[in-house]
Amino acid sequence: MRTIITIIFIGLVYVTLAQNYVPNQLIVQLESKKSIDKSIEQAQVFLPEAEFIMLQPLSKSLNIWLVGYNETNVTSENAVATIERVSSVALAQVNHAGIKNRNQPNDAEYGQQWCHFNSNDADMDTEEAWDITTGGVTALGDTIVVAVIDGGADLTHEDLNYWRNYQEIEANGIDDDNNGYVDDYNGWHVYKNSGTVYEDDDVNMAGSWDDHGIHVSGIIGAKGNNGIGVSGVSWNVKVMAIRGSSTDEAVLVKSYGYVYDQRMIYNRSQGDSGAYVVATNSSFGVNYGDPAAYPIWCGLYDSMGEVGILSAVAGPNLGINIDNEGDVPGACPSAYTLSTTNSRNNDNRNNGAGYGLVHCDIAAPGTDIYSTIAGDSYGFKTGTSMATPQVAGAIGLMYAAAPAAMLSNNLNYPSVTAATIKNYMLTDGFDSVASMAGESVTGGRLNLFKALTALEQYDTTSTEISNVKRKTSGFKLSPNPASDVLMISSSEEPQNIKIYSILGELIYSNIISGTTKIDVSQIEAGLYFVIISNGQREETQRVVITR
Ligand SMILES: [Ca+2]
Ligand SMILES: [Ca+2]
Ligand SMILES: [Ca+2]
Ligand SMILES: [Ca+2]
Repeated sequence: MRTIITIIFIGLVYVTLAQNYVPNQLIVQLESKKSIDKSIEQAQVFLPEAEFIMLQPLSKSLNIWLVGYNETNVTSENAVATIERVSSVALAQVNHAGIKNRNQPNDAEYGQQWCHFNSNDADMDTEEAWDITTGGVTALGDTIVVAVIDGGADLTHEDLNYWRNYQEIEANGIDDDNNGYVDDYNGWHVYKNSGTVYEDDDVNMAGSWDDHGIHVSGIIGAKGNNGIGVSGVSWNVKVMAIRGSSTDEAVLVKSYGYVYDQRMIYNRSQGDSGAYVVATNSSFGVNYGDPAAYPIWCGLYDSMGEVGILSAVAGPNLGINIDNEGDVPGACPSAYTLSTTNSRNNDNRNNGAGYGLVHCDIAAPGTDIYSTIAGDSYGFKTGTSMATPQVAGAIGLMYAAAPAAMLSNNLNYPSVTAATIKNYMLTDGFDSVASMAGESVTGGRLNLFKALTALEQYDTTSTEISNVKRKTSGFKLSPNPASDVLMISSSEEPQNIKIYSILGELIYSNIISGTTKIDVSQIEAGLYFVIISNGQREETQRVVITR
């Protein structure tokens, strides 16, 4: 309900700002569960010459649609009035134009947030990024969710925007949405197996462990431009609260399992239930941990990647090389993690933060970071714990900026989208910083504007990857990962084989029969897609090339 009220309020503000509108378009919000097709049919009966037509969903979960009409036949006032007569329509209005981006938000304490704007330019170029999008929803209308696995949540904080499971009824002892979790309305409390993600007696204990998770959540998604407090990397992203950070690894496994389930359900139901979780935030870890001793924990990042979730993970708050000294999860060898270190407002790595050319991916502002704490309060914190949510928030913002063509089939091929987003961030989404050269994969600090503008390079030839049909002959690739030779075998022949890079560049194409050896020794290390087709059916598999 709160969400709907907010949207109405923003709508009213826009009316006063904007003098004009996009011709031939209306924004229509239906009552919950009502059908857009039936609503338009009914409107057509009332006024056939309006030629109403559904153009696109704007928010499936809120049942808001862009509807077309023919303005040469009817006025906009008449079109709005007619569609409002349909009983299933809750609200209708023109699609106002001339809305200006206000890239510097009006949040009262925004001046404390050097990570967004800093006179040394050690910031993430966040204001420039906000000219492109301030986040919240994808081009296809999916509500973007970032899951925070941490110690605490303050569900009543004035400046936080928590995810709610609207298909679950709170505290009735019933698993209403049948997802295996009883009363998971506000998220999930893993120790207690309950939907109460905070402890009644410690929510307002400023300085308690709860503050850690609340601070992290504000860095990702504090409500931007609402006049109070601070602004998150994304102004409107939903933060899913998972109370699961622990010294006990089993609790972490259950935490990630909850997030995995929500996204898997979303994919399978094509957005009808579950949650569109695109990132997890993990601001905890084991100093000097050997990833080989944590195969299940590290492996979960791959499992989550398979359903479309990237994971921003914190490196140690120790100035050590994690390639040599180890770290979990910072050095987990997953294609779907972004291992993060902590930068300062002079654009140097904080001396007390980890690094490593192989396993550390990127630096982000993590020193003297101002964000939300318990009880409608705000405060400074420092650590890789604060750098990591900048990256998790960036993933959410990138999904909001991603072109529709990139997302068109992403519920069927979610790992392709996730890997593509990661690749854009690590290829383009940073500023190279001389003092950070050799310290990470990027040798730089996150730049949100560059990350978002990189998405414009997305080229529709890449959609060939995501539009391929599912499951056919069961061809086999080995070894995987491969470094010198890749063997491809298939029971059907002849077959056309194509190998694409993650950005959709065609690397290899040939007709093969039986088992074929391909020399991959000259191909750059990375994730690739192998597509096999016999002219009627196609199948895609992923292969990792290592050096
Ligand atoms: Ca800047
Ligand atoms: Ca449930
Ligand atoms: Ca319930
Ligand atoms: Ca705010």
